[in-house]
Amino acid sequence: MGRGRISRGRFLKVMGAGAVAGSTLSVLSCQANTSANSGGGNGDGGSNSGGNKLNLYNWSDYVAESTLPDFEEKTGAKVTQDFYSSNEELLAKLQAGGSGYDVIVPSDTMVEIMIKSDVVQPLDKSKIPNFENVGNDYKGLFYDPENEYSMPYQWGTTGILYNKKEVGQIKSWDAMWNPEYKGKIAMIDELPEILGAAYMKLGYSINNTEPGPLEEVKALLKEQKPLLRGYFASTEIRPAVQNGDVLLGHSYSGDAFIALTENEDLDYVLPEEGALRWFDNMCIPNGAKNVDLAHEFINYILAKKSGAELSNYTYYSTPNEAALPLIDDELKQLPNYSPSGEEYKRLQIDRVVGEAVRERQRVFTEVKSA
Ligand code: N2P
Repeated sequence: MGRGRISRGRFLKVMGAGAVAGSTLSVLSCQANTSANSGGGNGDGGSNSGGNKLNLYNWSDYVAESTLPDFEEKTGAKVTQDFYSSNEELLAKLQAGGSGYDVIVPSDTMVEIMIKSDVVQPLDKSKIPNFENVGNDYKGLFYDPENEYSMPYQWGTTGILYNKKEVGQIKSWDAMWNPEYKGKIAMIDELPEILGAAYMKLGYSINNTEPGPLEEVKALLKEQKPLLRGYFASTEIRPAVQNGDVLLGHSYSGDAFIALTENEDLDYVLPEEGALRWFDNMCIPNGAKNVDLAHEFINYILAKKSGAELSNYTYYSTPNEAALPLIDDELKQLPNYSPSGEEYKRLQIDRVVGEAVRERQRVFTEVKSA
């Protein structure tokens, strides 16, 4: 497994089978948005403004164990990392101004929103020679056609991580609305994910912006809400499904794949009505204190070895073609790691921007406060 995650066989030997369970959701929720790593990143620049310090603002559980220490060793820089759990949270932080982060990791359409909102800066591609390692399918995507502002980080899907032993095989989003599982269903607390699931269950494109379907989506989400254990940060859902607190968890692919390799009662499905595919990217926000080091970090992530280590640890998919031969076979063999055929065709990419996002926000707020 190289420097990836511990393999299932070894994991069971070390922990003893059945010792996989994490803590409960309420305990885990305390972990959200704390500073990690040495130095307690505060994102406000701290005393070491500029200099050789890199402030990374990232999703949680989204670097390998080796990623930051190796970069520190290579550059002599000190990296601090803070976490967000949704693109909306990231945008709000940047719009509030003065965040002091050097590198951020927004998803596809959020990159476009950030470019239009003028919160990210153009990249100097001459400082990112490893861009050539990126596969053609991951260059020049719709949200930043010339990669002027963003470089790909990892990509994945969003589906349902569930306990097959308890609920049998499922195929449809309907399971997430099944009253039989009341209190045992968890949704990821992110607008495009939640509304997207409802649009797909209704048979609409997730990019439908007509008022009628939005009303239907609202009604459907209000119907689901009493059945939910709650809306959670994505990384809280995996341990909850693993320890049985939740039977059906809306889940990002990497989290789901880690769970699958640790417990064979679990399954990850891309529902037949459709599932989201997303692309995460590295950008440099306006106001970054260490723009040179930020470029160096982006280039480092796109290197063959560090790119492979990243995805071997997180279990997300890599856009780094050069890194592909170094991706663990165990990972490539997971069902849906690289969706193909029918499964590939049902994947949808969120492309909603502008006023339609504000309409959706109003609906999301109404559902959550209902
Ligand atoms: C990593 C979260 C993946 C980001 N924990 C989904 N865009």
